Amino acid sequence: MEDAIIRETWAEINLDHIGYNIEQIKKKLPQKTKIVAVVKADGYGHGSVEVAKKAIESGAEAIAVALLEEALVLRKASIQVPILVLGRVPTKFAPLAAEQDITLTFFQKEWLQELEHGAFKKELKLHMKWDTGMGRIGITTEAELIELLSELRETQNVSLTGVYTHFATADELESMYYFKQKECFENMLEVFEQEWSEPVSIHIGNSAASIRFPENMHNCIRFGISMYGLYPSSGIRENGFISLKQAFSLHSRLAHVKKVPAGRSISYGQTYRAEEDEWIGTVPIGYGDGWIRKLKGFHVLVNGKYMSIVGRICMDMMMIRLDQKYDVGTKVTLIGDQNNSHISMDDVAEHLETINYEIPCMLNERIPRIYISEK
Ligand code: PMH
Repeated sequence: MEDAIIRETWAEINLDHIGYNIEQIKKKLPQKTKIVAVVKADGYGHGSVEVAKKAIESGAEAIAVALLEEALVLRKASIQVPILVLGRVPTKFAPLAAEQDITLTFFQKEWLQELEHGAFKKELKLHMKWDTGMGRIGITTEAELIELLSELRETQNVSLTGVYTHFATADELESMYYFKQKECFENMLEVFEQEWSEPVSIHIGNSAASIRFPENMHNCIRFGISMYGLYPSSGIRENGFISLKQAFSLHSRLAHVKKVPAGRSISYGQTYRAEEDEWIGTVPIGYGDGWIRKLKGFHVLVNGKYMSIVGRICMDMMMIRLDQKYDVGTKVTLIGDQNNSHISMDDVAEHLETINYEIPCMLNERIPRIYISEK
């Protein structure tokens, strides 16, 4: 009973759509290019364990996350494929990563020097990060590469299993900077291959790069946003490169319905007044769920029709203007399909002047995730 979902607001994650999206990218990629499913930030808000399991079932061969904590959650859930941590992990926790067979990212000589060799029971797998123009983490020069490789040769208990970079503008159809980064990577790779004879996994592509340039992705892609059925940009969406199905939808049920006389105000600050006698519904979702106040003025679906959010959004509830009386308990769709109408993640992102990535991440753990699969 303690784990029961009580509230009538929930997100549905369609796992069949995750499978479909992986199928679509697989069709574009050469056979040698494998898929690493990116499930950081709790699977972009979709649930990392469930998404990772579905991705593996659909052919992903490895998983990537941002934090060691996120990788440990997956190991605890019996996920056994290789897991790569994309962020910097304090050296103190490197032996824990090794013990759990979790691969870490490194890019600093001092990081290798700091490893506490006495604490290792197993060898630690490492991927080296090259910053070819993202300006976030990674080495930037060939001199640093040579220096880091020589430090690596001196380091016990570690093995280099991959090298990678990340693109800053792959989602933009204007590709000059993308090609500049790509060239920088290929140049570093040439130096690397002269210096290092053992084979490693080479990966560069996020969703945008792998959708646009599937032939040039080396050994694997790091597939994030588009696995969830979202396009990395409107340019990619509109260009018809790939067909995707959005996995995330958000729903609630009317908690209260009333007729409000003309002139009466709704919610904190009296920012909305009924223009005429109006039906107003109360929906039990608010900024405490991550359904932020800036969504005022946006709309939701009831009975397949668009209804405006009126007045300020509260912590746990908000009000909508209805076209007629509806019963308490009537379904409200905030993101997704209802009858033949649709509110996409991109619609919400556009209202908030942000990117689709941010929306499912922002809807917090107070909203239960329910997993749907018909297969
Ligand atoms: N690889 C790295 C290193 C990343 O940081 C990300 C996403 C991905 C792959 C997957 O990219 P995709 O979701 O576009 O496919 N990282 C981020 C980020 O840091 N902010 O937004 C997305």
